[in-house]
Amino acid sequence: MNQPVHFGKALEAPACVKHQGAIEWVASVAALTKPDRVVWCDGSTAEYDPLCAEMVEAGMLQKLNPVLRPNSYLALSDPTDVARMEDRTFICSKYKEDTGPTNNWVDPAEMRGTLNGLFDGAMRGRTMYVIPFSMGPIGSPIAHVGIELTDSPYVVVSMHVMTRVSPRVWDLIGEKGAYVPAVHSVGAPLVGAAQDVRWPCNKEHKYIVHFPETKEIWSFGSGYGGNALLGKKCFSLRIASIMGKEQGWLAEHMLILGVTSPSGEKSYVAAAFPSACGKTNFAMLVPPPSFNGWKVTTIGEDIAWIKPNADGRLYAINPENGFFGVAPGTSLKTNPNCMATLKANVIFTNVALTPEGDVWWEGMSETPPPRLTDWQGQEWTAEIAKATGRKAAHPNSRFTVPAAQCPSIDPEWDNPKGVPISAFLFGGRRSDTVPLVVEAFNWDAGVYMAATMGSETTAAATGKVGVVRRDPMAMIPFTGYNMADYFDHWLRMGKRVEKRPHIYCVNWFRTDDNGKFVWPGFGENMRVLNWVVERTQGKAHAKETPVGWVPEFDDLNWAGLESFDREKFARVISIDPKQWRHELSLHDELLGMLQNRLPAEIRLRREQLGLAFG
Ligand code: TSX
Ligand code: MN
Repeated sequence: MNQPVHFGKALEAPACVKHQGAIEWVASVAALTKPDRVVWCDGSTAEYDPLCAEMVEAGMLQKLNPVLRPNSYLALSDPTDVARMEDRTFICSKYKEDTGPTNNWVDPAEMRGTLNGLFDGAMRGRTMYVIPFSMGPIGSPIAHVGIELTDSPYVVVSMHVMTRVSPRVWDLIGEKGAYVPAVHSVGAPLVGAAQDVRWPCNKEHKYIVHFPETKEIWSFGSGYGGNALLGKKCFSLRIASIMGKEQGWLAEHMLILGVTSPSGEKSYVAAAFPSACGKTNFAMLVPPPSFNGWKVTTIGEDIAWIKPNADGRLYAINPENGFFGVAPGTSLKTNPNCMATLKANVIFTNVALTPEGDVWWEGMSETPPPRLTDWQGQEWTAEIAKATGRKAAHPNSRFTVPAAQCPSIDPEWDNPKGVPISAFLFGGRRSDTVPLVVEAFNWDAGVYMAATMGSETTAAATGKVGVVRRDPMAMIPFTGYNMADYFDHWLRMGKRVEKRPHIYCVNWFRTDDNGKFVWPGFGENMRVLNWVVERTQGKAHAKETPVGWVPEFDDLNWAGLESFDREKFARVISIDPKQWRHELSLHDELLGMLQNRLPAEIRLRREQLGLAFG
């Protein structure tokens, strides 16, 4: 903090920065990391365009064909830096028990020592950018602000898209206001005559570190996604979940969508799904033709911040400003709204390049273009892929694009007040056991359902395929504190709020005896959404089962899907006691791990279910 700073003028903050603490923090990080220059960002196009041009010049970005994909770029990462690293993600609270058994913990003093060593001189030869950003509409009572310091221009332009970068953040924090300090370095100083590389990162050391007590984020060694765009998973989920627990709100891994009926009644639904369940597709759902007059609109597709309002309801915002989505599998068939969003102003990472200067990924079209340059810059053809198994795009390749470009974006998506939530959906990928949709009897039973949700693994990279992994509220990698305390926070939120949203469990993935999906999914999920919103309005019928309320065949609107008969419906909605007895034993594995901190309401609901299935 008191070390001399040797870059003179460059460190002088712009006049709008009145926060002495922030100025001193920036100076202290500069003194530690020793960049050549410090640049204070303002989020403008006048900043974005030259930064992109600079990266193109340096070979870090490729400009795509402006006719086919206007104002868009392709970044190819280091092949070892392609995803979030959960085993390098740390929650450094004072007491280990506060992080719980589902997070990595290191003593904060020890971690600060490690980080001080790693960050010492880490930005040599580079520019340190100071990024003031808001998660959520600037000044919204549900939003919060942060400052990210980074030595990666790719992070700067990505933050422009994914957050609201603006000097107004300085006005908002004034002289003493709160902000989340976040420090990022790719961990690859340029010393002497060292040449920069296309994607600098540190192959030996990677750390994504959160300090709950001081609400700080420090990230070292990776330039990719959630490891580097610190407003996203690090702030909006891990740190925000802690703020939410302390301040009485929820930071959730949820999409938010609006459903408007033909009569103009509008409801908002928030939904949590683990990866590989089609969360982005669901957020941008296109109703089938027979649902003429129904409209689905998108507020967000990854994160929701949800606060109680004076009217007794929960209001949600999407804290993000853009979508950082998985490209493979996205097509005109699976998600036409997303494809339209991607028409211009996109930063693609690790997708394939066509000879015409456009992009391609697996699943974009049935037949790939005849020739491509793959995500590692190598020649790629279908024949080569057949012989080697090489993918054109990395399975975790991404698009970074402004949310406002989405054709289904909700007119209220930027409303600082947020939108009132009528229902929470929790989904998973389950070939059996879990019905298409079930409504919890009450808030506590819904929290149990969400807490015990699981999903079958798909990618071979994650170990065995088809194994159920518990992922409570889809928050396993993102809750910044003890999971048992997180369940307790959800239970307490239910008691705080007068007009609680209904809670549902959904599963689009039941299979038949031949392993084929029974439910058509995609736009047809509108039928489930229709029932859900009518339930919240007290209009739809349901049947009681031991796990909750389920629709009967005649409770859903089948117009336009006459081929889906009563027999097929029975296959997706049935509840098999034998499967459920096994399911409950699997719940015990997770609940057992949380042990002594587990809330009484969760234990009680587990006992009730045990008795129901005898
Ligand atoms: O995104 C999906 N959704 C949600 C859409 C709003 N996917 C893709 C998941 C991988 C990311 C789905 N896949 C969904 C779904 O509802 N359902 C399925 C399973 C499925 C796959 C293919 C078919 C049907 C169901 N094809 C035909 O019926 C022809
Ligand atoms: Mn996510």
